[in-house]
This record gives sequence, structure tokens and C-alpha cells, in this order.
Amino acid sequence: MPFQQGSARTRQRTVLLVGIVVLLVVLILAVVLASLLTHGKPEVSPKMMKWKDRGTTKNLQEVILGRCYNYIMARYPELGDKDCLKIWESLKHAFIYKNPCNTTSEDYQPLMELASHPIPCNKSLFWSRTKDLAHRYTKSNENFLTLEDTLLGYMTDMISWCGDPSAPGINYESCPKRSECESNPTSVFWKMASKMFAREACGVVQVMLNGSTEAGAFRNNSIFGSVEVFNLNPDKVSAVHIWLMHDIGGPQSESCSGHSIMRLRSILEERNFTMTCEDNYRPVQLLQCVQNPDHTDCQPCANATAAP
Ligand code: N1C
Repeated sequence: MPFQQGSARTRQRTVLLVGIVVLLVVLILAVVLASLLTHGKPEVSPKMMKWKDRGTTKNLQEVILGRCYNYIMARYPELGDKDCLKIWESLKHAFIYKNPCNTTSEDYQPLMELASHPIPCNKSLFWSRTKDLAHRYTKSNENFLTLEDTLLGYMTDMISWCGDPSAPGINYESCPKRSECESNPTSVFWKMASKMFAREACGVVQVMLNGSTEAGAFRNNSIFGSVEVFNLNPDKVSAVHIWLMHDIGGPQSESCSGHSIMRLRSILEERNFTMTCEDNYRPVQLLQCVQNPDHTDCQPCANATAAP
């Protein structure tokens, strides 16, 4: 019987050994599988910064490329030599993987150079607090161009973007507001694009201001008041025409003889520009009247002096 006892123990040992080997193989397989599954996938960092403004526009690359191609193919084919892919890459490199509060004008220099194109004299239209009206006007009158009618402004209007040091380098959840940091990607961009747009202007330039805002039609801290006014070139610009528009039926907080317009006049005259100001420039008022046809300001003889 000692022989039978010995063979039973051997069988037990063999079963135990096989069990351990199977367990080891399963364990190794699990480790290999797990590493294969996670390999190459960029992890979305939970450390992504949180801000108060909306995040980067979804499908940013497609939107910028689509707008760029549309601008150069459909709107201004004469600009055909622009390289939209290069333009996208230079915008991306200006902010991707960077702290969005440390944006500098150097970040955007290559983009500005790639996207810039000449703007004919007498066509530049600046605006402040009249964005929608100014754009409706340039759409209906091809004699004028706002920054959003140039390639750079057309591609980026109403879009937001910002980077983050952690992967994937773009923050789609939130971006910093101006109150959180001045040097954020969009504020630095608009300041720089506006500066370039003002420097380029020549001949007579137009400015559409809002006479119905409480804060005053001309604000020193607006982009127009702090960047564009000081970058107009007196050797290239002969005169500045202000169109001071009021909301139809809205408050007339300020007219051409108002305080902030006086301030603007003294800044411009000191810089050797001639300035004129017109309340409710009629061609633009007619556009406002499309939405208010029955208002007295919109009647055919609204501004005519009554006959004696
Ligand atoms: O600060 P603002 O106006 O005076 O800036 C307007 C002025 C225009 O003449 C444009 O040439 O500066 C240029 N500009 C834009 O083209 C532009 N498009 C979109 C400046 N800002 C622009 N934006 C966004 O609107 C941007 O986010 C900026 O902060 C606002 C400025 O609006 P505003 O106060 O009415």
C-alpha cells in the first residue's frame, strides 16, 4: 500500500503545479492585454485648468480651414496664393500646450504675416459697440471693409480657443475671461489683429460708434479707443469720419457734441487727423429701419425741415 499512497501524493502535487501555472499564465495575459489597450491613447488630464469663459470651439481645425478656403476660393479668389493649412498650423502653434494666461504677441506674429493682405484705401470701417450693424452695412455695401471682412477676422470671428499645458493641449471645456487674465489667447489676438488693421488703413477711414450706450460712444479702454486710434498712420490717413448711430426708438445717450466724442476729437486732432462726425448716418439708419419700418425716424421725410 505504500506505493498507492505515494502515487496519490504525486497526483496532488501535479494538480497543484498545473493550477499555479494556469494562474500565472492568466495573470501575465491580463497584464499584456491591459498594456496593449491603454498604449498610444492620449490620456485626458484631470489636471486641465478651469476658467469662466466658454471653451475652445469644437472642430476648431475644420472651422478655421473651411472658413479660410471659403474666403480665398469663393469671396476673394485674387488671394489664391494663401496657404490655409500653414495658416491653421500657425494659429495652432500660437496656443497649443501653452498656459492661456501667458499669451504674447510673438505667439501670433507668424499667423499675422501669413494671413495679411492689402486693404484698398478709403474702405476701412472701424466700429465699437456696433458690431452687428457694421457687419450688416459692409454686407450691403462693398465699398467698406471691417476687420471681419479681411481673411484674419473672417476666419476667427465668434470663435474661441485656448490651450492647456496638459494633454491634449487644447482646452475644450473652458477658457479664461479678460477679468481672469488680460493676456489670454483671444484678447491678445484681437488686439494684435486690430493694431495691424489700423496700421494698414489709408485715405478716409470710417468709424461707426454707438450713441445709445450708457458708458459713452467713445471708450478709452475699448479696442478702438486704446489700440486702433493710436495705430492709424497720419501719413496715410487723410480724415476720420465718425458715424454716431442711435438705436431706433432707443435712448440718445450721446450726440456728436457729446463729451466722449469731444475727447475723441482732441485725440485725433492732436495726432493731426481731420475728424468729422455725423449723427445717424442715413444709409446705415436705413438698415436699422428694415426692422422698424413704422417708426417716425424711418419715415421718408424724418429728418427734413418742415416747410414754412
Ligand atoms: O473693443 P471694441 O468694441 O472697440 O473693438 C472693436 C474694434 C473694431 O474696429 C475692430 O476692428 O476692434 C476690432 N475688433 C474686431 O474686429 C473684433 N471682432 C470680434 C475688436 N474686437 C473684436 N471682436 C470681439 O469683440 C473681441 O472679443 C473684443 O473683445 C470685442 C470688442 O467689442 P467692442 O467692445 O464692441
